[in-house]
Amino acid sequence: MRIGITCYPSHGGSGVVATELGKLLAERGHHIHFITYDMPFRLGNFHQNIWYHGVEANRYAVFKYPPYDLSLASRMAQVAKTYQLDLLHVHYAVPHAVAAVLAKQMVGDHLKVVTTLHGTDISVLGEDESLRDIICFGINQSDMVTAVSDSLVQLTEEKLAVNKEIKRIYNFVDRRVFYPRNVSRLREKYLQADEKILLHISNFRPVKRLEDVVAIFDRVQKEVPARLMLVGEGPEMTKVVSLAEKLNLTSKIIFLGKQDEVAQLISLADLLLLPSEKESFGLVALEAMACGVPTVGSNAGGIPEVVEHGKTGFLADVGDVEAMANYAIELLQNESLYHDFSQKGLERVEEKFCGQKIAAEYEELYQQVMDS
Ligand code: GMT
Repeated sequence: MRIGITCYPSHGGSGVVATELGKLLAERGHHIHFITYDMPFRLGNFHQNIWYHGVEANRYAVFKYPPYDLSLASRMAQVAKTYQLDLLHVHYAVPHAVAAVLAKQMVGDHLKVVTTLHGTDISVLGEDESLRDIICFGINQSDMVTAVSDSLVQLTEEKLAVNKEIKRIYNFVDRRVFYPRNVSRLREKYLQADEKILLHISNFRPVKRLEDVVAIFDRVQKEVPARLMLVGEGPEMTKVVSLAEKLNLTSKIIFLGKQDEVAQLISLADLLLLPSEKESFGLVALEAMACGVPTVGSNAGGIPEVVEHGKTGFLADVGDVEAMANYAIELLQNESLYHDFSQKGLERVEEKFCGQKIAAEYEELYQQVMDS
């Protein structure tokens, strides 16, 4: 098939999933055309069967806001015509679903639109009066709609007047990249032999509850020699820095900023912390699980569909840092429990979240939409 993919190309789960899916589909013989404002950061080097088409927003002085959404729709239509695309698969409802629907109107009904909802497009933007109706329109006008967890399907149906069936297709991980790596050399650079690493990776937005990450770490390091590794950047960084200073933890925190290649860093860790307030899936918990690293976090949104409480990680209510810290301590102090969680996590990835399985689910969905 000839498929156009639009996503946010910067760091963030939806862009990662869209890019990795495109790469897998290209390997499986499909022609994949990324239509985005920048090269997706996980795209890497040249791939056979992958094209990249940039989108430029016109910045004419009369515009207070450059009309990016229209430029995107127009570019989608242009690429669809030139390369005779069968469908546009857009990730994240705003503005991608609406732009794709417009492109379809420009090109003709034979161009199908598949929209994948990722989380904050519904849980945050779906609450915004100025966007709710147009998000709903984009969903209802798509030929097929998917969401990355049952929890997100349910939330979308509760929040928006959608008249489309939303199919759940889980996110996935490429196990050729995410697997337990031997990183003992790298560990020596960061740690004393008896120290454990607690890891948090995110965009440091308020929903990630960074202060909880520090509060959990504070409790854990009083019982177990440990360091906290923070990967990512964002609006909550200043709060993290001041809380770390207040708790006298700065020397125990390793700030790594934004990183493109996280598989190696995840393998360095003993535990992932994900105490988010909202999380439709929690891709990083899946990536950690594939590296044999259990997660301790919140039971928000789709996290329990990824991390099985008491089997591959531990979950507690949002904000219950005491419980999360106790769980973390329990796991770090009990070697056989840790090994069991780690092993069960690897099996769970293989069974439910491996890339080839999920790529096949998308292919089946594309076929259905083409036949409809
Ligand atoms: O986590 C973020 O804030 C980024 C956001 C995105 O759209 O890139 O992530 C959402 O999509 C990811 C991929 O499907 C999910 O794993 C995340 O759980 C989801 N984030 C939220 O729901 C907060």
